[in-house]
Amino acid sequence: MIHPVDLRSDTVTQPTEAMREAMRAAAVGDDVFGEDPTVNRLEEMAADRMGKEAAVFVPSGTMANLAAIMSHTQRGDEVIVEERAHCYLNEAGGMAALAGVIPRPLPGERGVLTPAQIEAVLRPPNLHFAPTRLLCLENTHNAAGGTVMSPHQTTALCATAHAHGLRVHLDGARIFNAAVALGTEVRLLAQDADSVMFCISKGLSAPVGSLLCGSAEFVARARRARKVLGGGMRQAGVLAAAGIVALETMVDRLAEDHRHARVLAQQLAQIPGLRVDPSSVQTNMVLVEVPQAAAVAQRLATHGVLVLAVAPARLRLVTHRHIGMAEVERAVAAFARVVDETVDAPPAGRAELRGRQP
Ligand code: TLP
Repeated sequence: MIHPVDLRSDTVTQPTEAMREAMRAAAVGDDVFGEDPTVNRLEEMAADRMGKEAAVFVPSGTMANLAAIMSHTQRGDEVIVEERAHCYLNEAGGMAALAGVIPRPLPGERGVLTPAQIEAVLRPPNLHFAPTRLLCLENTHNAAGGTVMSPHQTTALCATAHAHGLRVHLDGARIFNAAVALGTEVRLLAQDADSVMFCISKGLSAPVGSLLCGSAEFVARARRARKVLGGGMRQAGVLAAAGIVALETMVDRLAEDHRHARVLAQQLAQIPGLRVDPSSVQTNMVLVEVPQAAAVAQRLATHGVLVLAVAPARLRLVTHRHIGMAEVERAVAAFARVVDETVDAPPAGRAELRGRQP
């Protein structure tokens, strides 16, 4: 059986053989007691890569963001977010439901805010206002299509936030993609933020987990938040072992995923009926504008190509370690066929296609 070309997300990556071997051999202990040597080592490595004092291993990026927000704020505080930020739109409302904060969404340009936008919404202290405590940034920006924020932009935003007494949390689920795309050190992207989280479970191919990094004092608070959220794991060294391999061996190869995303975008842009801007592809994501995106995704699946419909007229395609040039070609061929079928479909078929739209 031919495997499907799975472009839904880089989260679908399987652990490498070296990861499986490291997981089998991992020395483990009870991490809630701080006694798992492999978790401790991964946390030290993560803190070192991000240029922070400490780190805590958590089960997911969602928990890392929520633990960060809980550790930086009090209930009733306001948090500034980009209007399509993952922690705002895609984390089940956890920041409101569990951290009790009120988000203040602002529209970014390709996901990136400006210092002037932050300044424009800050207010003097007043009994009536929710105190603004935190700015959340995202690099790469998922909903904007894997776009990057440069060290310069990050520094400017953090300086503005800090000048007004706000803290900054950086959702760096794919920060290594950003660093590789920019040809810069990941710590330069993280250095001005008070906390940064990154995922080992995405393009880095480890099976599970994220690291939340910051000052020792912040991480102590985040450990408590992790416990409150039920994320205190026990012999988590079996997972951390894969994360160590990920950090040691899987970062540089992300450039390959970016190259494949560019080729995919260039080839899809040739297909009439699809709107793709290859010049907007900065990392491993491609956004395709097409009417009836959900129906197109369903049809692609029948041709063995899996993509996500992220809006009524938008598909998201993500490249990763299991997508080589052969898979790019299969995906492009499937798109060409599906677009043809859609255009050639008799009116009844087209109506059916419309009927399947969410
Ligand atoms: N994003 C996932 C899904 O939500 C769609 C994906 O496939 O892209 N921050 C950012 C920027 C993310 O993209 C994600 C995951 C998270 C946080 C949450 O990470 P997990 O899934 O580990 O909770």
